[in-house]
Parts: sequence; C-alpha cells; structure tokens
Amino acid sequence: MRRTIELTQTTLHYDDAFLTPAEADSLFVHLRETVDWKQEFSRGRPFPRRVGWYADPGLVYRYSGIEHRGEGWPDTLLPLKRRIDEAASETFNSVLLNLYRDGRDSMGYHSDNEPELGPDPIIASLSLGNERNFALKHVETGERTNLPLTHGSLLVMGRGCQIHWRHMAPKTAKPVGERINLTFRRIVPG
Ligand SMILES: O=C(O)CCC(=O)C(=O)O
Ligand SMILES: [Mn+2]
Repeated sequence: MRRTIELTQTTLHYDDAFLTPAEADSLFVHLRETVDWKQEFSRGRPFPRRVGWYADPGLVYRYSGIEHRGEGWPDTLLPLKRRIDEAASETFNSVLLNLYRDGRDSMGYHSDNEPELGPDPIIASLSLGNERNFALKHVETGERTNLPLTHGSLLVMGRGCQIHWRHMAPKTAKPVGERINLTFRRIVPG
C-alpha cells in the first residue's frame, strides 16, 4: 500500500509493496552476489556497512573524503531505475548501495546534501532483506519520527527533507539478518 506521510516542511511517500515479494527476493540475491561490496573508511575508521555504487558514465560523487566515478548501469538495475524514476517523478542518474550485514551495521544521522546533488534533492530509497528502522530528526525543532523499512519497499524523501531533516539507520540489538538499501540520487552534471 502506498501512503503519504506529511512531516514539518517535507513529505515522504512510502510504498511497502513497491516490489512483489518474488522480485524483492531475487533482487536481494542478485545484488548480494554481483555487487563489488567495498569496505570504506572515513579518517582511518571503517564504516559499519559495505558499499556499492553505480552511475551514468563520467559522473563523480564525493562524500566523507571518498570519490566514486560512474561507469554505467548493470542490465538488471536500469529497468528498476526507470520504475523508480516514474514513482518519484525524478530522473535519477546514480545509486548508492549499502549492505548491513547484521544489527551492528548502521548509518548515523546525516542529510544527503552533498553539493553535486543540488540544493534540494529528491532521494528514493529501496529496501531489501531484513526490516530495519529508519529514523528522522528535524534539524531545527528536534521533532523525531520512525519508519520501519520492509523488504521490497520504496521510500521517497521529497523536497525539503535533506534541508530540514536528518535521517539514520540505527543499530539494533535484535538478531537480524542482512539488509540491502539502494538510494537513488540525481547528480547535477557539470
Ligand atoms: O539504509 C537506509 O535506509 C538509509 C541509507 C541512507 O540514508 C543513505 O545511503 O544515504
Ligand atoms: Mn541518506
């Protein structure tokens, strides 16, 4: 079911059945096996997750001192990207993939506000595998909200979200299996 979540200064769109269970299962297995999952570091410390990245050829994306260069899309991801473009009314040209191996893997509070994304990007987030909580906190008011992201779901963070909110994927003490998250982004070329 698709629902719209109105928050202070932004809107989220969440579809818990964006992919069928069978599509989600096979995409999880495919990505787990084919992505070149990398361990990245920030200031010598390993990020608690593994990372992959695809983008249109020639695009460059930098965060936390790391640089990614686009070399095109694998055949399996291009049709999916087009479906997500349509759902989010955006033309994405890159995707960051995160592999959370267990409940100790996580991502801390941040906004996706790198300059190459332009001033107010739309970000679409596809989740596969184990359900994990997604937490948001308003930058100015400190309001908080939580959303469990389930297998095959699509969350679209609308305009304003990267300006007024930060988000995270917290650690959990629960025994959870692997999760893969894909965030589709539009890098403004040039
Ligand atoms: O894993 C998630 O749900 C969030 C990922 C995220 O925020 C990011 O890759 O920037
Ligand atoms: Mn993010």
